[in-house]
Amino acid sequence: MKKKAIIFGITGQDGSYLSKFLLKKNYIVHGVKRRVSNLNTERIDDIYSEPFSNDKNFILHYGDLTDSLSINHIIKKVKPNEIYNLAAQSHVAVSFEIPSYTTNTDALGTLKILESIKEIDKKIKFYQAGSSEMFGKVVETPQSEKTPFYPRSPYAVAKVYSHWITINYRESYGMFAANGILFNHESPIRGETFVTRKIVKALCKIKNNKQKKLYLGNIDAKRDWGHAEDYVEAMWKILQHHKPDDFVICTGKQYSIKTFVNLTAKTLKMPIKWKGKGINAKAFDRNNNCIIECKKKYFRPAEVDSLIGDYSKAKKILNWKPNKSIHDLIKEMIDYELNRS
Ligand code: NAP
Ligand code: G4F
Repeated sequence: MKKKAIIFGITGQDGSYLSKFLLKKNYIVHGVKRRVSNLNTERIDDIYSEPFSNDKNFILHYGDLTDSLSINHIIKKVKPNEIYNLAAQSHVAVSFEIPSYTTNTDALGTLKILESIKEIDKKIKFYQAGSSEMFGKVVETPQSEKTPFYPRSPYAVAKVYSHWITINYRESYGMFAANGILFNHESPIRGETFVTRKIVKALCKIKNNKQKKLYLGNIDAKRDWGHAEDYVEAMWKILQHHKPDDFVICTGKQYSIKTFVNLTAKTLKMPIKWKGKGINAKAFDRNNNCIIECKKKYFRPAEVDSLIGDYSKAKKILNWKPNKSIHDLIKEMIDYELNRS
C-alpha cells in the first residue's frame, strides 16, 4: 500500500520541494492550500505532469491553519501516515507588523493539528517546521539541539511555542511528533521578499539594465544558508527514524548578507565596490553608478545578528548532510532568474 502524506503549506517553497521528493518515493501527497484571490499554485503546477504525478497521487484541499474545522476534516478524510506542517506566516519582518495573525497561524495552528491527530489517530507521524530564528540572540556558537532559545521576533516566539507543544504532545500522549530546527534554506523558488532571492533578482535585472538600484536593510547580519532540496530530505528522514526526536539541519557555514551580494555579483561577472558602513554602506558598479543602498525601513526592531548551526546529530543518527554549497545555490538561482527575464 502506498503511504499517504498531508503537507500543510503546499504552495510554499518547501511544500513544492517536499511534494516532489515524496512523489518520487511513491507517496500519495495531499496538499493543503488557502483560498486566495489570485492563483498561488505556481510552485506546484508542474507536479501535474510527468515525471511527478497525475491527479490520483497529488490531491489538493482547501484549508487554513487558523480554521480547526478544516484541519480536522482533512485529516479525518485522508487518514494519512505522515503530516508535515510547513504552513506559516514565515516572514520575520512581517511578523512585527502582524504579530497576532503570525501567532495564530505559526503557534496555535500547530496545536490545532496536534489536537486533531490526538483525536483521530495517534499513530499519524507529525513533522513540525522549526526554525533557527528560535536561537535569535544566540547564547552559544555554533547552535545545536542543546542550545537554549532566545527568540527575537513574534515569528520566532510563535515557533518556540510550536517546538515545545510538539514535544509536549509526544511526551504526554506517546505521539510520533518531531521537530526539525532548520537554518535558512533557499532556492530559485524562494519567496521574492527574502533577502537571497531579492538580491539575485535585483542584480540580474541591474545587469540587464532593467533596474537601477537595490535597497537593502542590515547587510552585516550573518546566516547559515543551505538549499531547500537538501533540507526536505532531512524532514522525511526525521519521520523515518525509529523514534520521534528533534534535529538541527544546517550547513555549518556562515556568510554575511554583504558577502552574499559579493558572491552573486562575482558569479554575474559584475564588479562592485563598497563605500561606507552600516546603514551608510553603498555599492558602486564599474562606471561608478551607485547600485545598492541601505534603507532604515528594511531594518528590524530586533535583529538576529549571527546564525551558524552544528548538524552532527543529524549526520550521526539520520545519515544526513547538505549536498549543495552556497556557490551551487547562487548559480542555480541566477540561472533561473536570467531564464525568466
Ligand atoms: P513559505 O514559502 O513562506 O511557505 C509558507 C506556506 O504556508 C505557504 O504555502 C503559505 O500559503 C502557507 N500558509 C501561510 N499561512 C497559512 C495559513 N494560515 N493556513 C494555511 N497555510 C498557510 O515558507 P517556506 O520557506 O516554504 O518554509 C516552510 C516552513 O518552514 C515554514 O513554516 C517556515 O516558517 C519554516 N522555516 C523555513 C525556513 C527557510 O529558510 N525557508 C527555515 C526554517 C523554518 P500561501 O502560498 O497561500 O501564502
Ligand atoms: O532572508 P530573510 O528575510 O530571512 P530570515 O529573517 O533569516 O528568516 C528566514 O529564515 C528563518 C530561518 O532562520 C526562517 F525561519 C524564516 O521563516 C525565513 O525563512 O533575512 C535574512 C537577513 C536578516 O538579518 C535581515 O535583517 O537579511 C537581512 N536583510 C537585509 N536586508 C534583509 C534585507 N532581509 C530582507 N528580507 N530584506 C532585505 O532587504
